[in-house]
Amino acid sequence: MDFTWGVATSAYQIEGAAAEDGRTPSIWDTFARRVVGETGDVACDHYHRMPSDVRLIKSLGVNAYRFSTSWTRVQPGGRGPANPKGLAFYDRLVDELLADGIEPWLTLYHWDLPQELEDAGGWPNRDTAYRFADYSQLVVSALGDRVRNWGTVNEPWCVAYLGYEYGVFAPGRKDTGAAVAATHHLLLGHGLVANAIKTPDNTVCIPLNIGTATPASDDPLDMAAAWRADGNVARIFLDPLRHGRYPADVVEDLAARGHQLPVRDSDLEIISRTPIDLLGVNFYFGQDFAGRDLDGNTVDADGRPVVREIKPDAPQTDLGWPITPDRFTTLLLRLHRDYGFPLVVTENGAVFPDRPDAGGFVDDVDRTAYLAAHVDAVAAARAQGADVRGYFAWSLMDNFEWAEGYAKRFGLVHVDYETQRRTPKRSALWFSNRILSAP
Ligand code: NCW
Repeated sequence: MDFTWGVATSAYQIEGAAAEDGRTPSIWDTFARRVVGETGDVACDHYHRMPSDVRLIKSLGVNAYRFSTSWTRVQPGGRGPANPKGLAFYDRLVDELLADGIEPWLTLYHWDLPQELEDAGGWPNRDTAYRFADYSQLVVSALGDRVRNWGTVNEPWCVAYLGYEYGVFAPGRKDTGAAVAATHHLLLGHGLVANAIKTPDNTVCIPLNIGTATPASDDPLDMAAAWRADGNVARIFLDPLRHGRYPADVVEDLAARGHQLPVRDSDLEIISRTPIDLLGVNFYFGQDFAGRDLDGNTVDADGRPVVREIKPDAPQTDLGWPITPDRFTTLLLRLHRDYGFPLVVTENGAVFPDRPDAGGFVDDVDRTAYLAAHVDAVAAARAQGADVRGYFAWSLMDNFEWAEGYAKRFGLVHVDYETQRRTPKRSALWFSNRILSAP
């Protein structure tokens, strides 16, 4: 099989064991306790059930597993030496995977910043990028002999904007300037790590939630609005990675709002020096944009152009996310054409209101249909020339869905949180069969 088929998770969402073996709190421990009301203290208890979870992964027939390392397990407090017990967990996980013929895909940062580093300013503070590089080196030194596929920062847009501008994710700040600074420092952190860890034998990837900003009509105002939206979510990350510069229109838009990316000296060279081997695409839904508000105004109260998001007219998942597989094909082709990076779908999946039967089986026809349509969308993009090398379903199993807590389930495998029993859903069985009938 030369196509990578995998399932994905992240540390805080599944591991539990939040205070064990030297792990210290991250911003998500704090935010979950303070705002969400449910925490990852136990989650799927994966930390204690890892070997049987690897058997579960194996049983799905995938050839890869994408997971993240918990920064505060590896380096409590976010500074200083490695915690041997924390690293030992990932050492065992990697060995279990390899023994089962499953390729580990390791993401270094999936949102769990050490609380001490947030207290020192978080991602808006430039030093955090250097702390991230330091921590990453500890992971790579311990596992680099066996892990070949490395992801740096998962969905930096979510980290910067959901975390620091809208305040709906940890650390819950509402400060646009902080989000803009975080954007640059996340990219700088990526660049520092990519330069340090790249070898001829490994791949470096950054998983982005790029979305598709489609004009609501071919009215030039709607087209301009969609381009602006694309700039803020996609090109602000893609252009520095590919071309070593931020898009001029994005920089101008930010300046008009009184913000500036805190670029210093050779930062952009650091960010682009080691080209990513793979662009990770996390795709869930597409969006439309219009350049007029509901009253027909083209500028807002501050005199800035209106960028109004419109949900595409499509069925929705239980998170209210529209189901738009055609947009996925368009996105993959666009990324291939405009940026030329080899692509890997690092996440795709959906939440639906699952109802287990008496035996715990979930007949999730809607999730199965979602996955089938999106896997077909990837095949369509490949048939039209997009260089897509793999597909990871989000997620291996139900888990702690950040601000939504445990109510929203993305898993292909159902988790009964009372008993920690795992039961593959219909979608898991479908996925296994789909892999067997690949391409
Ligand atoms: S919430 C989110 N997710 C889900 C999460 O479980 C996973 O860890 C993430 O990598 C599933 O995949 C990602 N992503 C946020 C999507 C954008 C939401 C836009 C909201 C606009 C206000």
